[in-house]
Amino acid sequence: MKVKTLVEFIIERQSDFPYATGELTRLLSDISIAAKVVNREVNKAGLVDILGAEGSENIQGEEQQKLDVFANTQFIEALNAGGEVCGIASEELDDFIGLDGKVSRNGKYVVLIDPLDGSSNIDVNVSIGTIFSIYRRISFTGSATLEDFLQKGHEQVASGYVIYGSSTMLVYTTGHGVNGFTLDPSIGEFCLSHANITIPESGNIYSINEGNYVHFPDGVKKYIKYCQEADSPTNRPYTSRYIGSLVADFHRNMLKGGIYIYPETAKSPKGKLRLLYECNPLAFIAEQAGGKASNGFKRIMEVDPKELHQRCPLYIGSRLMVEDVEKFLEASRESAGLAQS
Ligand code: AHM
Ligand code: MG
Repeated sequence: MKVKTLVEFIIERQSDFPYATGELTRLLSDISIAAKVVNREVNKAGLVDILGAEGSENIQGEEQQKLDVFANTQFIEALNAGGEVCGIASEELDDFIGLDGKVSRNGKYVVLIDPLDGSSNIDVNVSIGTIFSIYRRISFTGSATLEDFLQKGHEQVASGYVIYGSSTMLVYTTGHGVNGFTLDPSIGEFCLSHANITIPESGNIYSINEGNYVHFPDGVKKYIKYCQEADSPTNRPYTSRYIGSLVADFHRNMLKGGIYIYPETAKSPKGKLRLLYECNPLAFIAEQAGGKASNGFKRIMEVDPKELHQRCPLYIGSRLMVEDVEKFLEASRESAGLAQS
């Protein structure tokens, strides 16, 4: 059987956009190339101690970089060279980068990226990921402005992630379903392996850092207890699975059915995850796959961003499970007399 590569697939899908000029296709292709370079480095991360850790020099006399810094540089360079984007915002950088090269300043798009997510797992050979989000600019010309990045999630043109796991996959959506591509290292290409991914409407996996239990909102505590109760008609108790890499936890739950939760906690009153780099792009994928993403009150993609690094609680995955936890949250708000409209 002939395999379909990512680039073949996105060119074929260009017709989903009636006035497409090929820029989005090139942009996605640029991201996939940078992802391959990052993948190569992630795969030899264990050799860093042998070959020299950060602060030391490699054989060409260049300083060795930490993987997250390396990934950040790779994606920014690829996007900068491509010329389709007029600005990039990265979880690794305090401020966005406006691109004002001859071609870039007329780029139609801006990209927001978490170049290597799952920082606690980077050095210990556990799956990590890259998450990206693409918007059409709203400024007219020149390099990007802050308002280009502070758009609601439902304005995304495309989003996706790369998971560097037991195999490396790129999963993306342009608002016409979700498709997944597995990197075949022998030919160096992402090949279509998971066409039209759909999230089961319910499942039996819940993913949350239970170590923070005492700091969770009451509704989340009650939902966790619900997940742990025995009830065969609803297949409970559910299974608890938490890798601590959002992409990996989300990806597993999307394929098997489940919910990922990172609520507000006493330590992180607005949640830990970033609305623009983590929550919105995965929310777009979740919805396109038939799932749901909420901040506990409303749809993630309706949240109005006020700043680049804004944090946001996240409840994401199988639709019925997200609705269940929302009911627990609502009930506990009501009983505390804090019901919000
Ligand atoms: P990071 O951007 O610093 O890597 O943080 C995001 C990560 C997610 O991948 C993961 O789901 C979560 O943080 C884990 O946090 P915790 O260790 O608090 O459970
Ligand atoms: Mg992150």
